[in-house]
Amino acid sequence: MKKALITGITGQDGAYLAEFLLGKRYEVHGIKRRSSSLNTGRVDHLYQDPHEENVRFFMHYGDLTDATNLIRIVQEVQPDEMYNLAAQSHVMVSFETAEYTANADALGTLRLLEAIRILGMTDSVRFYQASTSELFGKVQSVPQNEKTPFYPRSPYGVAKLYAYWICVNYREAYSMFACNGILFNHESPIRGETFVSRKITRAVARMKLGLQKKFYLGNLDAKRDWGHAKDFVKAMWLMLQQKKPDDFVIATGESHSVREFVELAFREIGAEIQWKGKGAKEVGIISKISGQRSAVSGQEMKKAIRGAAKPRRLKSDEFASDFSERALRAGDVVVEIDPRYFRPTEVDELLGDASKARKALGWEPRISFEEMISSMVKADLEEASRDQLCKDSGYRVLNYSNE
Ligand code: NAP
Ligand code: G4F
Repeated sequence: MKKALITGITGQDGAYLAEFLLGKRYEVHGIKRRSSSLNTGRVDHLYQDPHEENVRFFMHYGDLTDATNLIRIVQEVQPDEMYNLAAQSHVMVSFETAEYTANADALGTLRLLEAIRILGMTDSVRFYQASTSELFGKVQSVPQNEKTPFYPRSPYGVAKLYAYWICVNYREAYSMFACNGILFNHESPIRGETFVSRKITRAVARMKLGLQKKFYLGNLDAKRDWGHAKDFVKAMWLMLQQKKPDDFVIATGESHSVREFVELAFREIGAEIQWKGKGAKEVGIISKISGQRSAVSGQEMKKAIRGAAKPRRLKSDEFASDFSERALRAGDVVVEIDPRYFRPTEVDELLGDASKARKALGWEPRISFEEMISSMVKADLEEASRDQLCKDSGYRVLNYSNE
């Protein structure tokens, strides 16, 4: 049985990759950080009681800033494949925590490669490095492929640049099987809540249920090549199954603006958005809202809340215009600009060319931009409905509009 060690297993990609590798009959080991509150929500469904037989999922405490701990874990696990997904992965946060980001994202990669070397495992381990389209930053050509020069625009991008090159260097210097996956943005219902995609889908869902009135964004005109994380983790694995180590761009080949993302997310709940004003004064207003009624009426829901009827779990497409008295109305200002979300240096537009991966790995994205947004809004509607029930039963519910 092959063994994989995943750093960053509690993150979006770590969770999807662990699930994927367990499906391929791997023994999966993950490194999680100690935190004061639980941080394993994304992989709890994979947890196996270590007392049971045939356990194939294990977690180890560790941190990319702690070299001796990494050496010990690699020695204990003796993995065939290592996936380095751990990182301080938020671009905006990296401007505020530049030194920490360099320590975890740049030196963390070096520490893992050194652990492999110190333990004499250079010939037996295959190493995947989570590189990023942020390396292209201020893009030097469109679309971006493996030959496009890098021009990072944030402490995060610069840290990842070091990680990219140290991975290439160890491949060349020590003949290690080390690959860079240069992945463009990828999202999902378990995306971190402060990345723009999830921030939008969560706010839209909460507004639909009357839990929130509006939300604030930064640069609406930034464009990204957005894919689905489920498709992208498969590419990570494929890279490590090749005869020779190499670097690959993984992207959908479509670019969309933040503005388009907002419009599609609102469309998912039957609302059209119109933009008015310019720059920091621009606002998004509901111009039209469908009068569609859902299978569960507001009355039915209220009865269930009062305990007069047995509440049943709503299907995600049943959330349409249930709560008529709370519902959004045409003319409502639902998006405003908050300049604090503008970045000191921005990456204006990313568009990837994944033809090398298509040819060499046989990799192709399957989930479209529209399908991805739809699945995210649906999942967030389910989550919001739980908050709605709590609120209607008199419990306190937090307002997330200022994230
Ligand atoms: P994510 O959801 O932010 O997950 C990051 C993971 O790294 C989490 O498990 C986090 O632990 C862990 N981590 C952070 N600092 C650590 C440290 N010092 N030591 C150990 N673990 C640490 O990120 P993601 O979206 O899954 O992305 C996975 C990787 O791909 C990252 O390296 C990211 O930079 C890169 N990437 C992502 C994208 C994208 O669009 N998603 C695109 C290109 C590249 P906690 O759960 O405890 O915070
Ligand atoms: O969702 P974002 O924060 O993702 P960003 O900066 O593209 O980084 C993500 O993708 C990278 C791959 O290219 C990864 F390496 C990285 O780890 C991360 O996963 O922002 C996307 C765009 C930016 O241009 C930002 O300025 O959305 C713009 N934006 C506008 N308003 C906002 C907001 N971003 C955030 N997070 N929050 C806003 O309110």
